[in-house]
Amino acid sequence: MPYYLGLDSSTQSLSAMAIDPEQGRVVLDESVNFGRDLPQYASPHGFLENANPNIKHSNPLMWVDALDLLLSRVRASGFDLSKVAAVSGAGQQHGSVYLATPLSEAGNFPADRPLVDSVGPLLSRASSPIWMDSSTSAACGEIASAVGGDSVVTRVTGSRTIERFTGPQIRKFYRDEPASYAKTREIHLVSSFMASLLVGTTAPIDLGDGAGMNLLDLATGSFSRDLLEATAPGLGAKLPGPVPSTQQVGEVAGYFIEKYGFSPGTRVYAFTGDNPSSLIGMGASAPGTAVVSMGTSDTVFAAMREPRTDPQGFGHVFGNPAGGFMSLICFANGSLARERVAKDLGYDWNAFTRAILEETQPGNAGNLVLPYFAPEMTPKILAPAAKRFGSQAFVAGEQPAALVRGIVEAQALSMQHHSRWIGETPNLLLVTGGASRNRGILQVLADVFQAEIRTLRTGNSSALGAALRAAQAGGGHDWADLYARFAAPDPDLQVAPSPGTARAYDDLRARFVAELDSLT
Ligand code: ADP
Ligand code: XUL
Repeated sequence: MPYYLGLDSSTQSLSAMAIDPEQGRVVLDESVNFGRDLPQYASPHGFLENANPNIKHSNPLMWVDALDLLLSRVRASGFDLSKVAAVSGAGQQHGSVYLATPLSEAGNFPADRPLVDSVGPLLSRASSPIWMDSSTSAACGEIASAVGGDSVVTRVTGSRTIERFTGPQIRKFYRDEPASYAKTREIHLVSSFMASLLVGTTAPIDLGDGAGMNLLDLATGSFSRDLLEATAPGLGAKLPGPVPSTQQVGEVAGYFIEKYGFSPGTRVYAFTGDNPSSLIGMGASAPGTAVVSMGTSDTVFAAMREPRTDPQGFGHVFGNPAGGFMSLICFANGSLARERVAKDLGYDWNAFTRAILEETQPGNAGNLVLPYFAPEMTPKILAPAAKRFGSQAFVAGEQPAALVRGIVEAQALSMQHHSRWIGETPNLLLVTGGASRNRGILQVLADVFQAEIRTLRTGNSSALGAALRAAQAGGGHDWADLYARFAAPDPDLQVAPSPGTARAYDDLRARFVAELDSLT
């Protein structure tokens, strides 16, 4: 029976997941961790160190090398890639790759040389700004004022100008390095770049991920001429696409057939953003189910019933790969903030979980934390601000368990507060991402939202979503059938609100919102 492969190029890792839809089985789940497996790129968390906390870039060749390493591991594991009938994929959103030679002109990649040797010389920019970058406020202001203000940008693109979005990032590059911008002939998102490698030519940006660029006109499904002009000269000619997420973008290139054993003619479907892909992987592409994803970033998203935008300007509208749109709110201080607290206290994840479930109570005895160790996008906080409020001992830096609960409660309160514009109060949340295995975190979400929490067996819903999309577009399988087989909740990891917690957060929520208001 044919297999369908999904690739997920996320912030900290590149993963491959393959499914056998007939058997309802995941037949491959393999991953390369950038920090651990590719230390030569000096990116322990997937991005390069920079003295300026607002600048976050990655080396795009790390993603190229990761693809070779991942596929060689898949091959070495004995998995037969010739059984794969179709491939799709996902990428961390907003990040961009700059090429002096379009991939369509690059010629065949020789199979006797590593892929990086062929791709390296094509680049016009050595590093790629990623979604964590918040250094483009000036570019955001210039783009917005050129088109009549952020209300216009929001109406056209579903988001106001946002520092991490690709358009402002491109404008900053054009302003800071005009000669390199002029040399650039093709600009990709991480998703379309990875798809291009696989097909060995230029693959287009899809509508799902393309909506995160501050360039796409959601009503027409094409790039807005006004926004292209406001962003950088000649930009329209450098951007491939956009195309619907279900579009075939080519066949697997000879390099991968020769080196890793793919079958000639293996079809490749448009890659999309990791969050749109997760919407599919969670079986949530129809409106009515909210998803919380706790990967490197924390995000809250849902398929949309009707077009609507966030009046506060933090939320976004992206394309739903199954058709229509999805809402999304993203928080930069997600897993890396939780990891930092755990590390500072010398806690492993078990101790972290015990601090929440056994050593503290919902509402944290009134102790409150602002969890902004790094610049935050929701709400917009460009200078890091981590603070404690509450009892004298807590403020003085004592009570480590209360700090753990404080961080997780603040993150959950922020998710709830900033997702109100979506207009639905969820009584069920589907949770995914690396931190979704943590019962303590799930319990806090259940108590703050007063909602049932469900998880899926796989923590990597983005890779699963990519495999499901390959099966739907390339194998004619329908969503309902795929969701029943692959996106059923894990019966061993469901959490309900603790009894008596309905009012536990009233006071803390009001104080948290007041502190945010005084900060922003
Ligand atoms: P991404 O897709 O953005 O690369 P993942 O979804 O793979 O990220 O999640 C990685 C994160 O998951 C790590 O940074 C780590 O902090 C977090 N994580 C892994 N296991 C646990 C756990 N048991 N409890 C809390 N967080 C965890
Ligand atoms: C979404 C966002 C992040 C990245 C990385 O807008 O910036 O969630 O997609 O996962």
